[in-house]
Amino acid sequence: MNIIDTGAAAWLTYLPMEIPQGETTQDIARSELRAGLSSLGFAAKVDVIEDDKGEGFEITQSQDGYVIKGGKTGVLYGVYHFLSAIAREESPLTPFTAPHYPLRMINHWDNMDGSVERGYAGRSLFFKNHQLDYDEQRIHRYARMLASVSINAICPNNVNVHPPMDLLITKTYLPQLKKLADILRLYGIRLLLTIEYSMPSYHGAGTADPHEKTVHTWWEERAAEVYRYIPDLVGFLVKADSEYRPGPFTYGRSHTQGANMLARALAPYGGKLFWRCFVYNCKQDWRDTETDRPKAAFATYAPLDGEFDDNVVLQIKNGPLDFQVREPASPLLYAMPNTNKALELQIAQEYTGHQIDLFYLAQLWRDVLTQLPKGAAQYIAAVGNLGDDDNWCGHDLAQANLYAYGRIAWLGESHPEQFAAEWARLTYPQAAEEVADILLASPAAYEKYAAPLGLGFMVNPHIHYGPSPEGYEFSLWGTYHRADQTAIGVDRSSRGTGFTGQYPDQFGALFDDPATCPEKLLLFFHRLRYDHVMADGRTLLQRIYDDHFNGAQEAEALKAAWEQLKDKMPERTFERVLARFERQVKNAREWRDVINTYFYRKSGISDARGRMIYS
Ligand code: GCW
Repeated sequence: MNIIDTGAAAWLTYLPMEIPQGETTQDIARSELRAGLSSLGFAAKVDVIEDDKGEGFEITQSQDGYVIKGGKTGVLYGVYHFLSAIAREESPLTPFTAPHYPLRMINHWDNMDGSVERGYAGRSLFFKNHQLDYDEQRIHRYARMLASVSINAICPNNVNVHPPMDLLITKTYLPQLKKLADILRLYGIRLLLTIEYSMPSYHGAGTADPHEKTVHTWWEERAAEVYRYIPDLVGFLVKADSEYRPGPFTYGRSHTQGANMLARALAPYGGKLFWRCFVYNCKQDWRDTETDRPKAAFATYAPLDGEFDDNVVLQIKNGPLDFQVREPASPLLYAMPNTNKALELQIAQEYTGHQIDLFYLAQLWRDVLTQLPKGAAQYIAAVGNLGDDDNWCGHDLAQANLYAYGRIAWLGESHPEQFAAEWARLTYPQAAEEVADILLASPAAYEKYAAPLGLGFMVNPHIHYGPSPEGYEFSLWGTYHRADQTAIGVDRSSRGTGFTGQYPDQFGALFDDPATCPEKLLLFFHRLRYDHVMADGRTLLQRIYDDHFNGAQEAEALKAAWEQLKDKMPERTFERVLARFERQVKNAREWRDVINTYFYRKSGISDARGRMIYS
């Protein structure tokens, strides 16, 4: 196989495709080091010393070379750090470093028929025909790739549990899962599993009511069996009472009662319960202007602070709505000081271009992390963007998002320029600066041609790719913009739905006033007239028109910048990525014309610069 040309090597161009050999993480570390040094042609002596520092490591100089010193998994991370630095022609020396988040997770939304919910990179890496059925070599390469950026836990199965996925926690599938866990463990990666909340009701206990002792016993027995096979399982991940999934509300019980019951079954084994907070009314009547979906999670959970067991972790999406291009940080992430929290990001580009359009996510994540206090979440998870495509992510350049996520999970901070530079130097050393520039320019382009100023959800229903200004306007999902002939947006200020009141005072006050609200979020928080005058003197509508014309042009510029790299890229890589940029340009034009025409027809106001809008 021609490695570079398929994208299969990803950023691990310093390692051969052959998988490492060994029985333990330390064996793997040594095997990777040997293979990496030889493929880099690096002659200095490198010693590996194990200590008791867990995942942390340091790299120092010795008389005749280097010393990588770290704990059990730390030495593996140290080896990847070392090889990556050498490959980038930088100094590998580093003082002791340890991860910011103790659990750095990928959540796959894979189904057992092999499909991937919101997957844009082929089929599942784990499942086929309702079986765990994977290519072992590929799982090694997947695990190596994740470990190289310190990811230490994965959930292979979808949070929407479709049969027979519920049976993963039974003897039917546990022996196969154990094998998967055994491979991943070599790379310091632990498994996490999603469960079906109502399973006891049809699998022996007759009900799943968390009030019933029989249900507690049922889960205790399940947990005991699962941990017999996979003693280091992280725990369970649960989507309950969310988008038609069953949960404690189904039985008239509270989320503390439901979550604590599961957590207690896991507790004897050191397991944790990750409980997703994506709970809102998904059967809203669009005529109802009182209900405001972004308020839902805070309203449900904030009053429960301090009532969850120690091993319950509330998993909260970065924004209050749903992984839109631009959202404020979720107010729930500032609340609940006495509750464990995990921040949930989405690497899969559900609303950000489906890995057809380029969208480098590190800036979006930086904007989230810099809004939040450092300790806002104790753990981090992200919906994966991987599938069985040769290049893992569909779009070769979307690999940069996985890389950046791993770096963030280690550092607790996002440094988009640094991560883009690192990734590009590893992956395309012959054109690193140009590729990093393309990545860094990509989110602004997409944001301009997709929905304006924090509005969101002007997408084609269900698939979430391409424009549809009223695609969700008269539906049940609670995501309305309520455009009419003079104004657009939902007033979420203290004069409207009061959503801004869920934030700590200093943020709430800032968001509450259109004059101080960050411009990029203006239509997330406010309902404004099209002739509202913006800071730079343009009207709101002119700004929308300009952004859409500019965004489409910027998409063309991304493609043109890529075309400049023809002689610097392996041929097939160049062609594959070019084909994506061609589709992106087409999509961007569609967005531009549909959105601009929509507003022109609503408002009757022309573009001040007389550009083409279809009347
Ligand atoms: O936005 C929605 C997605 C669903 C997803 C859900 C969730 C897994 O469109 O596909 O379901 O979010 O996060 O649970």
